[in-house]
Amino acid sequence: MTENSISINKERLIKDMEAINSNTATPGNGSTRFSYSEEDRKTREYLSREFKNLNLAVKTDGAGNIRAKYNPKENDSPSVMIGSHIDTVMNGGEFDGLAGTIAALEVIRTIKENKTDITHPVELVIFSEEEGSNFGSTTVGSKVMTGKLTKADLKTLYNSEKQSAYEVMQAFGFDADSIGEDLLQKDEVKAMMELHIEQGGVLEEESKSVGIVHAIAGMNTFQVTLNGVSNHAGTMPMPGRKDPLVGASKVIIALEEYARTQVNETTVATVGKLECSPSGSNVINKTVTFNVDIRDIEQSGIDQVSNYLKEKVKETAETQQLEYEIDLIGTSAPARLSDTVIDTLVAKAEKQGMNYLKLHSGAVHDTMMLADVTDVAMIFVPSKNGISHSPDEYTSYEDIEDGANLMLEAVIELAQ
Ligand code: HGY
Ligand code: MN
Ligand code: MN
Repeated sequence: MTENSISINKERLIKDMEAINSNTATPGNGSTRFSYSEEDRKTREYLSREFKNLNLAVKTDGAGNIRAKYNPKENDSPSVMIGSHIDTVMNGGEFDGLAGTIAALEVIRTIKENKTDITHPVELVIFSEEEGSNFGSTTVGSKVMTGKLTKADLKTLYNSEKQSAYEVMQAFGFDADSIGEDLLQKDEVKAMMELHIEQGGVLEEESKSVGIVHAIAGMNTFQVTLNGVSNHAGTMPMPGRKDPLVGASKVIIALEEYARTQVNETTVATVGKLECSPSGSNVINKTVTFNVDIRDIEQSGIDQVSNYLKEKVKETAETQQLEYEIDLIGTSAPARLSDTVIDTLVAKAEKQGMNYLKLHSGAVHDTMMLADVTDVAMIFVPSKNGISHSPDEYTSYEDIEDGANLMLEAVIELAQ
């Protein structure tokens, strides 16, 4: 292992992040940068200029996932892969995804400008559609890259304009027809690491500056559709109404109580998106559609709440005389991360005298999609007040710098 006293350039990292965070559809109200949007396009153009300056070998797949390789020995050894995502939720924060993407870019720049002796290439990876903001299903890009979502699957995921993921990718300029032809192979990657904001409050509560993740929660995302009878709000007596919004409300209240009291401490269930039609203030709705986000680091918790949801929807539809549909639109199993890479990170954190903590991730991440292809690990940096997916999301650049320097050390070791 080469003695390494190099560190990333924080000012360069800040410049990149501020430049890219100016690409938002909601200036003054958080970061809104959906995959396949004009904000995304501007960001990809910015990054491809940076890749050109570094003379990286770049390829983009049919879903828009980017791989940018620094290969000083010009060999075909498996890469040490680092990266994250650049898309956001609506009115999201400036750090979710982007911190890990730019930290990875900085690690490559720092290794290259110091001519650090490495054998394995270091490859930046940027996954598309991690947030699921377009189609309601998270980690789409990394699932495509690892064959967990096929071209046919992408034709069944729709945005609110009823365009399929396949059509949107094609229209944006990617070769969606090639999806499935260049899946990530085991022999291409030696290890993969993602730096990410914690999006929770544990590191802050424990006054730790860096987290080393040992497990990532899995999740099921369901789309529930309830159909009733639309009518005049004033002339339809209460008895005999078939109101889908009343049905949805009963399901949502019951689900919250069940997930909070009947399952594991680490089990969570959320309904964050609900659409009514015709959605008039003086009209009983015809249709209500809502998404249910169920997570846990134990598969049993995910399964238990999923089964409860199905029973509750069926029972409520019967009592409220509604028709119903439940579709599973996204699923990922909980992931245990790689002890080998975790041990490397722990050793480097201790060597740097870092105040670190091992913890699990309640948020899902692209990293987990690569757990069946290579050894994977994650570095967390603290989120102020544990807030994320909000304009109030904040992580200090000093904490990102610490996390990036830890990743730098681990990458140099793994790339020997
Ligand atoms: O929803 C999540 O866990 C991630 O932020 N996409
Ligand atoms: Mn994220
Ligand atoms: Mn997110």
